[in-house]
Order: sequence, then structure tokens, then C-alpha cells
Amino acid sequence: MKIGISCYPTYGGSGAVATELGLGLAGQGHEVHFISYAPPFRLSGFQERVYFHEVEVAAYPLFEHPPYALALAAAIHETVVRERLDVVHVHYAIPHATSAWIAREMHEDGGPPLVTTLHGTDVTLVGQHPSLHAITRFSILRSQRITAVSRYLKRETVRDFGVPGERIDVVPNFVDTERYQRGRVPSRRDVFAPSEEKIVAHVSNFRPLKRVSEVVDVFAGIRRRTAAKLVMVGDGPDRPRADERARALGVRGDVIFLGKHVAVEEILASADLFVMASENESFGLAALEAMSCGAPVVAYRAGGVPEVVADGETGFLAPVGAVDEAAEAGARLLGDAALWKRFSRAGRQTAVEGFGVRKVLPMYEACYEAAVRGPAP
Ligand code: GMT
Repeated sequence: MKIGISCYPTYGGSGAVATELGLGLAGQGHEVHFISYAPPFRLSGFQERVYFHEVEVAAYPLFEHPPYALALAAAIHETVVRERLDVVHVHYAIPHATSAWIAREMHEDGGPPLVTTLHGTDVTLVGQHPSLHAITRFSILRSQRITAVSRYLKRETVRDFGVPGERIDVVPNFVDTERYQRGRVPSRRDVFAPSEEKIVAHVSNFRPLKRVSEVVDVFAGIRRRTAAKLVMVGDGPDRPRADERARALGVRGDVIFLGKHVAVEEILASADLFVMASENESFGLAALEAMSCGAPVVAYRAGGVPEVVADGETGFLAPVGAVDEAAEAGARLLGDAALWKRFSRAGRQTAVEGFGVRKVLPMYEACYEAAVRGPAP
């Protein structure tokens, strides 16, 4: 098939999933055309059957806000016509589903079907804004196929947008378990933890809902019980707050802010524990990637996280804001070698058997085929 994929190219889960999906599909013999304003951050190196089409946004003195959604619609339409795409798959409803709908309307015969994957904040946060709610609902409903990355996100979409449940397929996020595994790359343990401290990792875009200061709080609680270093990967508005919090708690010397990193698997493969303190998370891709690398997870029981992390088996889940409980659970895992090994193995097994690329890719392929076939007569 010839598949168009549109996503945010910036550091974030939806762009990561869209890119890994496109690369996986190309590996299966499909032709994949990414359409965005910049190459997605995980798209590097040459791969056969993968193309990138840059959306050019016209600048004009009259435009205080250049119309990206329209430029994207034009680029999708143009790519569909030129490359004869069979299906257009957009990730994150706003504005991608709207742009793809406009592109489709531009075809006299309707053009190829549109698949929209809902990722999280497009439904739970941004799409809830009164100015965006109606158009988000409209664009989701106009998609020929709709997928959500967790059962939780499907429920939220049904409840808040009135989308009929039978129209939404849950296709979970996935991980390349060959790439994300311990022992594939040389360990960075000596770099992060020269005195053989335990390595606690966190990966996110440091936005307020990630509560990165509480990641530091949890780490400080762990640090009081065991020698450890915290490796913070990513960047965003709350990084200064996390830095400040680490200073205030007297653990700044044990926290390494790495900034944005594309090859997170190289860091996660050295981690002993992954900590996430999000107040909401439709899925938690970074937690899955950590589990694939054999790192148990400590997180809050929020949104779709329990669908990924099995409490008491592959990690521990605490109520949102229960910093002490999370810290105690983390220290317990790091201090008990047998427990850690059991959780590490179980997490890896969950990633391989439940969320491996070989399991999830065919679900998207089936979705495209159904979209192309169209509704049953
Ligand atoms: O807001 C974010 O955290 C970024 C967002 C994105 O679009 O990159 O992440 C969402 O999509 C990811 C991939 O499906 C999920 O793993 C994240 O849980 C989800 N984030 C939230 O729901 C907050």
C-alpha cells in the first residue's frame, strides 16, 4: 500500500509512534510518505520506501499566525494526487484530522480514506478547550477509521465527544523490542553512576502534566534509602522547576539533566528503574520502552497507565500525588535483587508479547485494509 502519515515532528509520543509505525510499515514492503513541517524527530538515516514531504507555510505580513492547518491540507492533497496514496493516516487529531478532511473534500471523488489515531491530550486536554471541542469532534467523526491508543482513551472519547464506541478501535502503542533491550548497546552505567549507584530514569517533554518536580521528589525519597542517580531525558517548560526542586531537596548533584535525546533506548538499557509522575497519561509510551529494556516502572495510577504497567508485577502504581508511596516502592525494588529480577523479566515479557511491533503493526494494516474496502454494502 501507499500510505501517507501526518504527525507532529517534535519530541513526543505521538510523533514517535507515527514514525516507528511508518518505518515498520516500510520494512513490510509498504511505501510510506511522511507529511509535516519538519522531519519527525525519530526519522533519521535512509530507509527504502520512506519519503518525507515538507509542508511549506506561506509567510505574509498580514499573517500574525501563518495558517499551518491549511498548508498541511494542501500538502496532503498534493501528496495524495502525486503519489497516488491509498490511505492517509494522521496522528493526533488537532489539526491533522481537520487538515486531512479538507484535503479529502478537495477531491471530486472523495480521495483515499482517512484514518485518525487519537493519542491523548488531543482528546483529554487540547480538544476539551471550548474553542476546539466542536471542530475536534467533527474531524474525528469525519475520519473513515478511528483508533485510540488505550481503552481508557477510547472511553474518554466516547464520553466527552459523543463518538460511538463501535467506531473506535483500540490499537495500543508498541515498541521495537529488538532495539529496546538490555545488552544491545554498551552499558552507560559507568558514565551515569561511577560509584555503582542505582540508575533511575525519566523521559518526557517536561510539560506541567508530567509533574517532573514530583519525579525529583520521588527520586529524593529513593535517594534517602539507597545510593542512586536520576537521569532526566527530555526538555520542556518545567525543566527549571525540576532543577530548582533538586537543589531545594539537596540532591542536585545526583540528578543529570541530559536534555532531548533521540536514541533513548541507549539510556534506558542502563536504567534500573523508570519513574513517571504524570497526573494523566493515555498510555505512557516511555514506560513501555523502559519495560522493554528490563527496567521496572514506578508511576501514578492515572489514565491508561494501568493498561501498560501491571501493578505488583512489572512495576508499582501509586495514587496521583502519593510521592512517599512511590518513593518507598522504588526503593523496595532497587533494594531487593530477587524482586527486581522478577519485575524486570515480567516487564520485558509484557513488552515482547503484548506490545511488540510484530503484534501491533498488523492491527494497523488491517485497519487500512478495512478503510480502503469501505463500509459493508
Ligand atoms: O502530551 C503528551 O504527553 C505528548 C503526547 C504526544 O502526542 O506526543 O503523548 C500522548 O501520546 C503518546 C503516544 O500515544 C502516549 O504514550 C502518551 O501517554 C500521551 N500523553 C498523554 O496522554 C498526556
